[in-house]
Amino acid sequence: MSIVIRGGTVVTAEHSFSADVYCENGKIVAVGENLEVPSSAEVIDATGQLIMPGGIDPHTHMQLPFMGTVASEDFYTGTAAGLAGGNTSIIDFVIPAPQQPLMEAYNQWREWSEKSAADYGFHVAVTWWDESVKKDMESLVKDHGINSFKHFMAYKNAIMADDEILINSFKQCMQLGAMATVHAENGELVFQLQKEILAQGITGPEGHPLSRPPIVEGEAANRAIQIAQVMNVPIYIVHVSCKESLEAITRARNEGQRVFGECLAGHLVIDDSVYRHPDFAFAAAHVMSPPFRSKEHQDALWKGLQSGNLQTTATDHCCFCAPQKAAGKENFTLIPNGTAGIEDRMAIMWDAGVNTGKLTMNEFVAVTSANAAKIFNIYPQKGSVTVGADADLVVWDPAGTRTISAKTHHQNIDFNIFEGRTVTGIPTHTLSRGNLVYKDGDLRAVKGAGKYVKRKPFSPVFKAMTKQAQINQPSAVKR
Ligand code: URQ
Ligand code: ZN
Ligand code: ZN
Repeated sequence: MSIVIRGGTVVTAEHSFSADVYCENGKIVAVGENLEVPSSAEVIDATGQLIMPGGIDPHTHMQLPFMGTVASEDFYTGTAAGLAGGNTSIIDFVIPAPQQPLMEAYNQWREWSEKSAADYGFHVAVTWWDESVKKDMESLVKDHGINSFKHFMAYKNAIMADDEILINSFKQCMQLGAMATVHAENGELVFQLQKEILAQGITGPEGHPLSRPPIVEGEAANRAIQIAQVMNVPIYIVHVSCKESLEAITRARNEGQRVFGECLAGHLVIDDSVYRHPDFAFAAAHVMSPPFRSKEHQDALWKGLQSGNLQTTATDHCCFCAPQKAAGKENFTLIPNGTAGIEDRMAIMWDAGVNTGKLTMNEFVAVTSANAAKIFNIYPQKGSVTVGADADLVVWDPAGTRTISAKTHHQNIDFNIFEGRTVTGIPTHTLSRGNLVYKDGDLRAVKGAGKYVKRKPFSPVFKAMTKQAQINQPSAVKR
């Protein structure tokens, strides 16, 4: 199977240039002007269009068992919907129940994800601690291509990691050369505020954001960053939603600490008025954590992307349909947390970012693909248009338009948080490992075609440097 994409402008995180791209056997084989290729190659005419690395969504939860139900989107339907939106890889989450062996949970998620239509990897959550967890982390890094571990600082009495777990796990991440990542909300404060809000008789979705104010996120983000500083481990804050978290990240980065931040396409364009909508189903459909915030926080997040203090965008694609959300009809704390976005992230980021002048095309590629590949150590295999890289590409029509709707999207959910939004800038072709899987509205995703992407830990150099730093420490005064 070989394909040549002709007549377009290649746009990478670094630069933009006119070139053809020739793909064969799943890899990019040649990039250049007027390429000579075998006559058998399928030709895609990209005149007036852009050729970019396929999107990498570093934060999804396909078919997640959560809050007494299971997310409605599975690994096939979710990755297929992503391909329709120009997204060609995901990093999903293995989330062991407390006391569940990490390896057991990992094997379960590997089984679920075999049906993926696009490439996928995992962050593994550390939801409890003992020596067996430490051992499983080592095996996951050394034998299974995991290089990042997740810690939910929220969700008390479920999957919440307290400081003891954070400290033990961060130390092991450092030893293994793995990235520590956190969902930063103070779960104890959320729990307390939920009780107080319910006691006031507020049971509807409007209570959700009241129980998770920005300060609750900012405190946890700062605490996680400071613990990472002491444990000398890089840290990645997922779904940064407010300026308080961004300020903590910015301060640490200005001090030279290895801190990375992710924001969600939804948090950049949707505000907290959705929770005050009179229709329960509409408001509940937007219940996710951290919640959608006011416009001042959206503006801060855009500045975070522009300044480079936030590096990636994601979706936290975690789908629950109306009947599932209705579990919280009388009590907002029972509404399954999660919203969709994998099919729309690229177009939303283009329309709200590039078309408004907030992001250049190259910055768009950086925040939707290349930076995630670099941070999670799969660059340039993913996130680039270079010879030898996987042929995960999107042909982008900057003038094309689409009106987003649950009536037409491919996502397996009955709601779309971007409903009715007309975007300018859409994918016309998506290639997944060199296979044309989407063409002008025709989705040709293949169940099981996706491959598990192993990710190496940080280079030994990083650890050696740290070891050297320890050796250089002034020796303790001998008593
Ligand atoms: O917290 C997460 O990231 C998962 C459980 C998805 N749900 C959500 O509200 N963000
Ligand atoms: Zn989260
Ligand atoms: Zn999540």
